Amino acid sequence: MREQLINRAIKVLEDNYQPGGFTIPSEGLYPFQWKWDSGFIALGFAHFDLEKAKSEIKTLLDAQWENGFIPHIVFHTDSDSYFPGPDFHQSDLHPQASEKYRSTGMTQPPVTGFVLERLLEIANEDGDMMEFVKSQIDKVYTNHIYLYENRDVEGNGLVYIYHNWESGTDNSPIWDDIWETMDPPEYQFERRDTSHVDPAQRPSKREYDHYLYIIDIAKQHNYDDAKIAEHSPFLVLDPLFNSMLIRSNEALINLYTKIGGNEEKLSYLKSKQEQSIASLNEKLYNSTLGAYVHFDLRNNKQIPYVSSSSFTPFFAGAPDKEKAEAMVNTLQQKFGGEGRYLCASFDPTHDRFNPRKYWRGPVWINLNWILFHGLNRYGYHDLADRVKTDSLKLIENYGFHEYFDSRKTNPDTDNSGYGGDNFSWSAALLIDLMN
Ligand code: 9YW
Repeated sequence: MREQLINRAIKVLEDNYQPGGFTIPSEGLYPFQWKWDSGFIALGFAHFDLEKAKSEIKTLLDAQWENGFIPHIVFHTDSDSYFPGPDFHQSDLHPQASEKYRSTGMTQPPVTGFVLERLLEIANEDGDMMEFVKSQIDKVYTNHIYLYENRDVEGNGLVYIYHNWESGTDNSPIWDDIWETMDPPEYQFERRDTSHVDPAQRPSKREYDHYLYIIDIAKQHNYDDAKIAEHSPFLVLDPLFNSMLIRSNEALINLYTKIGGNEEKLSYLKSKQEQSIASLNEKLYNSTLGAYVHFDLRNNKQIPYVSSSSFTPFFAGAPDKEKAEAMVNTLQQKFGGEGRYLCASFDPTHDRFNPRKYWRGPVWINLNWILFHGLNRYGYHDLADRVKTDSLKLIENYGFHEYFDSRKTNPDTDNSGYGGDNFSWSAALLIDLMN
């Protein structure tokens, strides 16, 4: 059984691997290389093909801009099955954009640091992998400097995202209040995602108008970070994005310590680490909800909703004991009822929860992976095991889907797997969780 499932996962990854040395998240739906997907995908490959794992990271970092920025999509090849493509994003507007690859002008959660650390661990610290880490680590370091030097508008170690696609949690109800402050034009375009996936499981046309409008504003400013910080109607501190940065910082500290030397880099990372954790606790923790929440910088207020992102600071080692206890209570009470798989992407007790729609409720395997490791880090092993068991059960029952219904009894359908099929990170992280 175990072997069968792993073999199916390996096949998903092999089938999605491209001749250019990178892996698409899902055929048809997502035909390019996505940043945080690549990190998770590399972890899956590392268990059976170290060369592909390395190549995944190498191809991503090869698209890094001169200023250290790493884009959220690298358009290695042409494909008309996805919108918005390279002609809409126009990354070449930025003077330091990659000349080799067209990409988007936005990024995604910075997972690459902790991925390098985990790759070394999976490879049993072998010499070849260490050489690989040494050859790539400065690129990740430069990326962290880019984030801290360009996106920390308050100087407190927390970095902003300027687009919901940068969060990785595209249409979360968290953004609904921000959409109400905007009135974008009605764009004329042909959606591609809804020809691959049931529209009931995807964002609405009006939501896409907002997404495109924010990009247009960034383009008007040639993707200049300071101007974006000044003009973007969407400017948010995301607990998920910042927790990934903090955890990746920690990984870089561990790796540079192993490598030796690099004193200046180590002291930069350590000082940022301390400051970021303190600010995350101060600015993003909400004691009434017992969870971390997003902060809307444009409108200067917390966005008081609990989502799976709320628990990612566990992975970063940010909460103290008291916060950790409160978070576990919130997780169990709101998300962990007996009739539910962990962990819904949005608060199932909230009226904006939608069990079938993308980031408005379904379970995502990458967030579960982050939660599993975070809970273990804090000694909540039983709860961590439940997250793992639920993840494996969902995949075993419904296949390698992009997201899953959290309701154990689903009145709508007998297949609770939604979105894209043969989805790479669901396969990759199942392999990593089972090893
Ligand atoms: C889109 C590729 C990406 C993920 C995101 C997810 C989705 C793509 O797919 O976004 O077109 O909206 O939200 O986190 O990286 O798997």
